Amino acid sequence: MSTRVKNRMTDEEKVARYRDRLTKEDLVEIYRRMWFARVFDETLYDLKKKGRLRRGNVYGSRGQEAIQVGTSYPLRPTDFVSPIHRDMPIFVFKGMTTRQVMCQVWGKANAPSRGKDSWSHMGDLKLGIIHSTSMLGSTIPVACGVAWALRLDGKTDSVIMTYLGEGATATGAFHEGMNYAAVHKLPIILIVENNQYAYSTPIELEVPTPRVADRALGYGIPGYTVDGNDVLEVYDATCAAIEHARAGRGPSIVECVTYRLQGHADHDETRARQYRPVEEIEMWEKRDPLPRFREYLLSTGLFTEEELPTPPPDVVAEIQDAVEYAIRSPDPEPHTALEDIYDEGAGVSR
Ligand SMILES: Cc1ncc(C[n+]2csc(CCOP(=O)(O)OP(=O)(O)O)c2C)c(N)n1
Repeated sequence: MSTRVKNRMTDEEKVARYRDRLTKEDLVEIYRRMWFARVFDETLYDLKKKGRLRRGNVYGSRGQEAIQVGTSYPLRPTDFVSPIHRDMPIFVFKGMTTRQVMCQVWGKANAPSRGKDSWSHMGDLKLGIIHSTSMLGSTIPVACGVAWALRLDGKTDSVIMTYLGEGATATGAFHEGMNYAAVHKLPIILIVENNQYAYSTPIELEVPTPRVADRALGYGIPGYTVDGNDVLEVYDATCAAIEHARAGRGPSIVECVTYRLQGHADHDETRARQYRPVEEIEMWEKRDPLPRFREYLLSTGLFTEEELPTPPPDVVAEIQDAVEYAIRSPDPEPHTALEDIYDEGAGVSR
């Protein structure tokens, strides 16, 4: 069994309970967003299986919703985010519409990448979204560039959050980027979604230290390890890292320990049940972050069962509407294939 679980906060600092400032409305929104991520995932897997979605792969995030929501919730509109392949719902949480994201998945002409990609290679500078790059780890050097741009523009209150799987922390780009970010005290928050596997490679063949966040020691920066299936624990550590960055004290690593309940992508479902023990999958199913958060909310006495539907009907309706909109949207015209692939000189305006 390859699971390495460390459900504890960092050894370095006791993290404050930022969660105490969340209102009832915040808690409902966090609950809603977690369900949004779950329904988004289930819908796409289902439609892919039925042949109604024929483009690309679906990289699921079932079981990782607490990370997507707990980390992105404290971001401000003026902050930047660079999600990776497993984080499609974060594009919506940072301001893209669900319709836009679905059009991207279906590769439609009106999608952010205008049909040239069907997954996470899309961005929007006005919304503070930097597109992901397929080369694992390379979002960190890109984040360093964004952080420098913010500094040069005098936007010292903004931060950039970027995401990685634990496997990506074994790349040269990770080391070069983190070293650079730490030396220059850049306002970067690195979220490591430690879901125990990089494709079929288990954690013990990826990272030699007990915690992935131990890598932070090499850069002299804070490293937090939290239970990635507990949205409020994720939220607390992320807020601490954001506060650190906004204060000009540099980057942090927040390792969220979780489990990839599915295959690497939809094409890997059968094999993923062969390279991972069934008991391991079953154990993590029991730690599903959604029922856990619901139980917590009910235990506060602030909510009735009816106030916490599973799933919230408006979430299902929003996703259904976006799917139908994407399906009836136009495909890109062949002649557009060579458009928008090279900036002829206007440069990137900030
Ligand atoms: C530099 C590089 N090496 C290999 C790949 C191929 N690849 C794509 S996703 C993946 C696994 C990534 O694992 P991890 O970083 O743990 O993230 P996860 O997919 O588990 O969320 C691999 C090996 C790549 N995209 N980039």
